[in-house]
Amino acid sequence: MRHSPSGAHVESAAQPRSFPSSLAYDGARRVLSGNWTGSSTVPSRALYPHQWSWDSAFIAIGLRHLSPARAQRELETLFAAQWSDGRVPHIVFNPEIPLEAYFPSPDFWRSSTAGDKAGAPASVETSGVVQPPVHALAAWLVHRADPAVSARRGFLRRLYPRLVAWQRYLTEARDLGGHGLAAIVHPWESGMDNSPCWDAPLSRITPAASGSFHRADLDHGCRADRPTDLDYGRYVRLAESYRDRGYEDRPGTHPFAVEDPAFNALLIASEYALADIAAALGDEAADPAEHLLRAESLTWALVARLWSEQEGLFLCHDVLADERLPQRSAAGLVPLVLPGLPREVAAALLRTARGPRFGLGGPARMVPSYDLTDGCFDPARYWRGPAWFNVNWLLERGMRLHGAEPAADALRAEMLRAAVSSNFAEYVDPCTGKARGTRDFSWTAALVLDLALAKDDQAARAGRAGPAAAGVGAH
Ligand code: 2M8
Repeated sequence: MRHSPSGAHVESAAQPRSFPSSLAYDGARRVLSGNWTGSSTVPSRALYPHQWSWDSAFIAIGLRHLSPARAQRELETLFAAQWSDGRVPHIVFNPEIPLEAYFPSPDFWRSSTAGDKAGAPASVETSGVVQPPVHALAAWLVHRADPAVSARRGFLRRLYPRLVAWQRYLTEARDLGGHGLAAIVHPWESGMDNSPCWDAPLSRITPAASGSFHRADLDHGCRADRPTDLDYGRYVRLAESYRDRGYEDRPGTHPFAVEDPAFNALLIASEYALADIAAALGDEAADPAEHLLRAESLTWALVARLWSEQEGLFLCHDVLADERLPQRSAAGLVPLVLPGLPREVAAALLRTARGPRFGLGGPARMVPSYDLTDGCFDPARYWRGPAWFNVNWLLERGMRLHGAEPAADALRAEMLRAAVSSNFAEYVDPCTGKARGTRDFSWTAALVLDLALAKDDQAARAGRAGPAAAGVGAH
């Protein structure tokens, strides 16, 4: 692969030749170039015209194949907006975009003033909530794409302390349940905004009046594919009240607090990645053992607190009601990315993915975001049923890690086909592959590009899984 120190677009030498990989490669390159702003990538020009946190992590994972330096820049731009309490905001606003282009806009969040005590930067406007911590995993994969250019730019050395502060914010300030796991305090923090898992905890929130805000998403998106107005009213109320409390995280102050298995699995995967990064840095300030220990103890906390043997799935835990939430979403399969899962838990997750609820290898071409057999399942509406490429990319990885290579190969082929035929849709009907949401969506492009090209880290991952394996999932 050739690279340019400036991060300008450079074609990969290793382009795939076979269908659908070649079409996925060409299309993905087009989408990622079109959505690049010069310092980061928007998820979508129309619907999401700013920088999003977990989008940028997934985007960097694909971009590393086109330009490792540009992938590094993507993450660096995001972390330049990190707050001094360690949080990485879920949106970094582009000041050149008009306020009415996206809601909630910077004048709603008021980060530089309302977030002052929590350490929001003065030089850039951001949101005040977070998104799943995929960043250390992304940083490690980006580094490995070209270790020489990474070392020359001091990429890991500069990013490592910021990644550590981000993980510490989550394991300390967000351990609201007191069991070691991070809690999300807003559905937007899960990244799976209107998942049925949030219906019960969200029902306790009085919605903001519908006339008090304008939903810019409906100017660009189809109403049936998006969350309802009632959901939005509650999202707005929750975000407003967090802002008005100065974005502080004192236990007992949040009206919504849930431990989510996908969020925590990604936190753990990133802790493994930090161990790899610390080893690569090889100096006293960075201790791989500390990260490995934390990853292992968080894995045990995740299994103890969120695993349901009866469902063969991880479930969410409502911290405020102190009860397990019965809804079965694809978030409960995401811990499959972890190398240290007990063998029987990994085997049960693989069975559940292929069973009637998620239908992989049966009615579903890709894993749906929610249980196909439940009354809440909706194949069109956002995170209540459609299949998403980031979740499926994680599950493809997890299947390979736990020895289900044929299922992973089949899923990979379906994802490449669905991405190309849907014009890189934001999400698709899990059974028909019909495009939903916006098109030319960045993480769809980035992650299928990765699937079309990445064989690099598979060999290293193979054989590392097993009961309480001390292996590193980020390889
Ligand atoms: C969606 O969420 C935003 C709010 O953050 C929205 O609906 O306006 C989610 O799919 C989220 O996971 C994603 O990061 C974001 C940008 O792609 O869009």
